[in-house]
Amino acid sequence: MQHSAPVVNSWNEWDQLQEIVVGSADNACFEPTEPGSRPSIRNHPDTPFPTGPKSKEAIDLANEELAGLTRLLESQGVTVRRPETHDFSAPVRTPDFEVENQYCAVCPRDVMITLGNEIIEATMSRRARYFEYQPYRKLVYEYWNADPRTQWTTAPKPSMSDGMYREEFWEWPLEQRHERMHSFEFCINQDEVVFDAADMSRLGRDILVQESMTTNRAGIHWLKRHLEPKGFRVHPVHFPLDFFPSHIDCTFVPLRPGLILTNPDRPLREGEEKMFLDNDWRLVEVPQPVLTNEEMPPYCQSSKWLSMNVLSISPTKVICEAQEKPLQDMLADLGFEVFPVPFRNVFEYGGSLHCATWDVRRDGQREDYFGNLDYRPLA
Ligand code: ABU
Repeated sequence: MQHSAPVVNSWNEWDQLQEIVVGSADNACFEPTEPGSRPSIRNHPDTPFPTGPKSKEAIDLANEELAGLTRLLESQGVTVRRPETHDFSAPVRTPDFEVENQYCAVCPRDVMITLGNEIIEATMSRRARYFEYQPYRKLVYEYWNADPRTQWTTAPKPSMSDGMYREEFWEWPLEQRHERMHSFEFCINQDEVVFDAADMSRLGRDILVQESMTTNRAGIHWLKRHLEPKGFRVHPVHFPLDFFPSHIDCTFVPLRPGLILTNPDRPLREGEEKMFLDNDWRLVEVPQPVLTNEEMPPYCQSSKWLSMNVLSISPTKVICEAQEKPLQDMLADLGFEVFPVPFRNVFEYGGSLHCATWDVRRDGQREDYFGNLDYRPLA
């Protein structure tokens, strides 16, 4: 009979952290232009976006900040693991598509998720990220071999053929985007199962999944069918004023039972706040980020809201980007001990502190934080 704590165990975003994977910028490349992504240089949309490997300087700067985060986590007693080296400059060719290079292993959160004692590798939504699970496979095998309670699931790989995408999405004028915002149709269509792991947020029994440019309704349906028999409840959530939604962790960020940080530019779809209000959760708007969208790094494809992409060490300790003083002050007022860490050089790799990590083990077990809920499972 097993008595020790499970090696893989993480049920929410805030319980005391024990073990985490921190990403690496080694061998990172610029994301290529493809049907699921149209990268552009900030404030210079007509200059061609660079291709191939990122500069050594940009990689070193990001790696220094990732090392700083690692040191901080270790000083808090957290075990930190790192991805394996991967050649992201290698092209990918499958029967359905070809892409000139891959991306990076800076943001494990986009690919990998721990749901209790199970690790799920997401389908992913972009061609350059098709094989992004590979730098984590050795770790997954280690966790899987170390504990028979570890479950491991790789979600079905979509074809990523031209037919999976709606390329005209990128050409829609703002007016048309505005008209279509309530239908939640983006650059991926609904034909195949597609999701990025970072569109999910874990609150014990209840899992939120954002419908986005990187997660479609078939992806949410697959997650429901996979997770409901295990006792989870899966809730699709929508943020209709976000015209380019991708990953929930710059929009809706739970920090402890009863408290979620919200993005003032991206309110929840009307009616979806009910489950939180009925269960006495507070939704607290974060302050405006220190940087405007125009001031974000030129190659960064993410929004200024990376400011709220914080990482919880525990229900009382939060890591926040060093220059985001207004958010730090708000978190302190909410009773958190705040750990500032410089991270702006990581931004151009598409994420901040939450994106650049994947928690494998936290204390605690599955709790029900939503006793008052009208939930209808699929079957
Ligand atoms: N990868 C997270 C980016 C989200 C945002 O740009 O708001």
